[in-house]
Amino acid sequence: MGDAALYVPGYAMEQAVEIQPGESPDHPRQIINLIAGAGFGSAQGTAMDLFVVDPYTSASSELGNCETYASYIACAIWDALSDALLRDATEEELPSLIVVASSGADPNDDEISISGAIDRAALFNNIPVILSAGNQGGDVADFVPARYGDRAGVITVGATGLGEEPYANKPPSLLDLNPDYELSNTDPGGSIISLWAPGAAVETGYGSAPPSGTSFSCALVAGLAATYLSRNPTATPAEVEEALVAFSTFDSAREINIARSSCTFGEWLFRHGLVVLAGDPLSAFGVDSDGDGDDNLGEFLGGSDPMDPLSRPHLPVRFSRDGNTAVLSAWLPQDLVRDDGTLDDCCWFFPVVLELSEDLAHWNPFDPLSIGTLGAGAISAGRRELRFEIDEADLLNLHSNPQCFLRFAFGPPALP
Ligand SMILES: [Ca+2]
Ligand SMILES: [Ca+2]
Ligand SMILES: [Ca+2]
Repeated sequence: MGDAALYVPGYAMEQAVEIQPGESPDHPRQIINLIAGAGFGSAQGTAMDLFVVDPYTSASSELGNCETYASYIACAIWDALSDALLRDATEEELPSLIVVASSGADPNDDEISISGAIDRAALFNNIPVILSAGNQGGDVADFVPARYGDRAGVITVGATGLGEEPYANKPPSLLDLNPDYELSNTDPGGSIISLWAPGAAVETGYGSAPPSGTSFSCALVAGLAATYLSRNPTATPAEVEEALVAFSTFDSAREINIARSSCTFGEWLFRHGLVVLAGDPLSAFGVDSDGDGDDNLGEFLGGSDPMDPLSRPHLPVRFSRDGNTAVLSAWLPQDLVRDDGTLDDCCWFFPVVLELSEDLAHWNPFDPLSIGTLGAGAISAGRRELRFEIDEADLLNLHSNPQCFLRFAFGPPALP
């Protein structure tokens, strides 16, 4: 993660994936697309390098003659770990994440020690590990590697269904509560699977039919973890897990946490198909995709559809007086406005500039904090008040004319 190369579909590591007889050749590509593919990836514009470790060649090259699937997995995790550490030592240090989108295997077949590899990554090398719960429809505690989700910083992901809506034109949503995906392993003990995500007929943008399985749930959560890590590069694996759980939606009927993105704006771009990974992701914000005169950022702030020219943004802004204080208020998407008046959706930072004019033609920008105070106010109908206050005497000091006009200027959003 970080400012490394963006993932472009047709990824460079494709040649490193060796497909075994009987294995779907689409699986690794689908996983990668769900993490970072344009229009499908849950990482939503987060720049990253992706490296695919082929467990089969990994097992034969590094650690002798593995014979079981469990030991293949163990070797692959060790390989991924040594690769991550090597890059940490030789290149710009970027946070790493290990993702194992795998079936479940019998713990008795683990000749190499999957738990040793996972503990080495998460506990000693500060690398979160995301594991799929497995598709045996059983108790996740009976399968490796998934059972090691009991560790802090090791996130085992179960699969939900996708609901009734066809997925032809809609990427899997991490916000929707869905019926169970019955093949997912479950967690009757309640200590292993910390997050659930869509895993039935997931549209990945690759392959002939949308695949099902906990691999795909795992990939979706991996993208969220990557996004969080790019924003919080010093977070420990345990902190990453805690944050993703905190952002999740609790399904009280089943008492499980459905993973959801922490990025309000990223989620919005993603839902409208506006995320462009093969290029500068910032460029999507300033574009007027439906040609209605309002750029996509304005449509986001104003609650309209950026793909429908008949849907125009409405951003309520109000000027009022409170004694000798002048107040300018804007009602913005609720999750964007922090208590201290900063605008931040947990992934993107939205700078706020105040502009002052005497003639509505020429506008002078000010840092609002240099001339007044900025804070958050009431919440109403999904919007929260961003409130700028200035003493009227201070306002008069800023210009010669007793009359003036004030307005907010937002954006463009930036990664902090
Ligand atoms: Ca855990
Ligand atoms: Ca527009
Ligand atoms: Ca529009």
